[in-house]
Amino acid sequence: MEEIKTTVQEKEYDASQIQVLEGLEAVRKRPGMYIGSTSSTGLHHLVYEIVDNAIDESLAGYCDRVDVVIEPGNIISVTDNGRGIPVDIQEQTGKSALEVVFTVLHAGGKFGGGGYKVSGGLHGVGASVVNALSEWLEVNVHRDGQIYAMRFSRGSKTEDIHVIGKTTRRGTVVRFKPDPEMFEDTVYDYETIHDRMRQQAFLNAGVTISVTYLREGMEDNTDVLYYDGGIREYVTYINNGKKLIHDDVIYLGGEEDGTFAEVALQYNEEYHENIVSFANDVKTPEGGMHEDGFKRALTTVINNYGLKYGLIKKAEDKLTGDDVREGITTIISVKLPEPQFEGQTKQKLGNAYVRTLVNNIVSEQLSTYLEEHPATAKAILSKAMLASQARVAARKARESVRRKTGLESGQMPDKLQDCNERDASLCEIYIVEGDSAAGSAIQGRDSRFQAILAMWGKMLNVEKARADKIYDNDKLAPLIIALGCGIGEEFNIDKLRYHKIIIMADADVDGAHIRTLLLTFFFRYMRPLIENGYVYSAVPPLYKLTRGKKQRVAYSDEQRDSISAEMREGNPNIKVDIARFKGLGEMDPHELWETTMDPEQRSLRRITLKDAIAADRVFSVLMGEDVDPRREWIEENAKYVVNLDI
Ligand code: 28G
Repeated sequence: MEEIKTTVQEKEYDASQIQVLEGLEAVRKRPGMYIGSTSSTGLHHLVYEIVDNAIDESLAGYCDRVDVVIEPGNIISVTDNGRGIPVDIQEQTGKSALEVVFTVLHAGGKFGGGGYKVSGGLHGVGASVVNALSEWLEVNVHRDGQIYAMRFSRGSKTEDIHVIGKTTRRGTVVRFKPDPEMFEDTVYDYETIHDRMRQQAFLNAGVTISVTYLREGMEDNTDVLYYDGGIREYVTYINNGKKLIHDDVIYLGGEEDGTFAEVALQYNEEYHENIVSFANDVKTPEGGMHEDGFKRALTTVINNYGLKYGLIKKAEDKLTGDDVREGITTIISVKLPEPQFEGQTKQKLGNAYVRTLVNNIVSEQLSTYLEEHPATAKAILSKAMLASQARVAARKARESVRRKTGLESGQMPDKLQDCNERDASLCEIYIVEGDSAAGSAIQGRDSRFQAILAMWGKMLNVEKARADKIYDNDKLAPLIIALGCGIGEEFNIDKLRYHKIIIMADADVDGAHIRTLLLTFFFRYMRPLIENGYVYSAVPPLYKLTRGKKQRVAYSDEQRDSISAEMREGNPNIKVDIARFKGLGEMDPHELWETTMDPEQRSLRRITLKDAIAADRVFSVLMGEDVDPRREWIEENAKYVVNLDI
């Protein structure tokens, strides 16, 4: 059968057709060049190539539904309800458009670069690559009442175009089985395909994409993805579960000379920026002109609004790009006829005119939006201004630390009793509240590897401590110097002098306050310390149990009860004295060592980013402007604040 076909084909060969064959052979020779890799990523890329062609048909305005099925045996089927790939014979080639789409390697077929396709542009780029890398591929076209079929194997035609029946619908169906000779792995992953399809559905509002997983002996699993709101809903999806600064997702968009740009954004309470950009539905992780245009416009518009309404008073108080992007979630999507992908990995949009277009759209529409939504505008402005204050405060703190203590001098603060070990990975520093506790800790420690830093002889005055004062506070300078790693933009984790930073504070309101303050400080200015798991909370015991000469300690109420029962040895007449530890300062050095500092016996609680975020939130309330609500808050939430750390 094959042989006969080959003979038939040979008769019809002309120069262009030889080129075609060479083209697809090149794909099989160096598949990585065309689909990035032959790993699972490349395997999934085949699906995306075919789906992209269906999406193109939707961008052309003729298709609003794409169905993707993962069939048993890792076969993929994709169906669209577009016009159906043309089946009539073209004059120049003597072949159908259908055959050309699946056998001619497009010039722009190179992975990640070259001619890209968008509405009305180059349909079918990539289909021939998928065909070349498939053990078999079949395509059905529903058009003009007929169903046309054609089959290929490893890129070569095995069944010429023929009618297999009648139909009342329109569209294209592509089914293929990736060639195991070409891929390291031929198993499709539902989640991976589903995630990508969801992204496509977000980027192409109004298109319905279904994903079905068919497995033998299992129930069919279909998910239908449709987002009327497009990238607005994408932003909502990303911000799901986060605390929002304003309820509404802001949408900005426009078109000029065939280039379409749209932006959706919403601020949340977090501190990092999350900007995801796309050009022709392709992610551009390195950004480029569309992102640049957006960022410029955002900074300008927010500053102009702040100046106009007296929120920003002086030109020196202007917000930076980083300030206005703190906590932002943004999707930028542009669609253009000839995108240039630049950079090392071709993941950056290079068309300069797109910067102007996006800048203009965002400048005009965002300023109008802010004018019309003053509550949202205020919320965004205050978030950015807080970011700005923190940035200024961090700089001041750095300068003041340098001025007051000569960070460069290498001189360690008086408050620090250092350890002998110099290898940071073996060193621990206990940050201890109160002089008497610090005294016990200094005597009780193992000075070979444990350093003690005494802080706040007496609890720092809550009334006086305003948010911005914290960083001006001389009392943090010894800590910064002792840790050695600098803060904020100058932070360098390689210079950290201790890999265990242990906060040892009492389990009362003052102790909780100190933990909150330290965690907030670490979170804002030394975040990698927390991210790398270097920060801990010591866990001092809560109870001392005494029976005659025997003494034990308990770290929780449950433990207190079980130890007490143990000490009674089942005899209710035996008296066990239970005393609550009032504070760390009350323990003698030996007790403190045994219960809280000895690595063999102590327990430490590692501080997570989540703890730190919670602390940061608590801190904002604690350090607010008004004294009364703050005092009330402390009283009401004393329990919670303590629990923050347990
Ligand atoms: C189901 C899986 C993947 C597609 C179409 C529709 C047309 C088309 C595709 O044309 C060749 C080049 C430019 C005309 C275009 C149909 C115009 C009129 C199409 C797909 C011929 C490609 N009628 N739907 N290609 N053009 N769906 N789905 O691949 O000149 S590819």
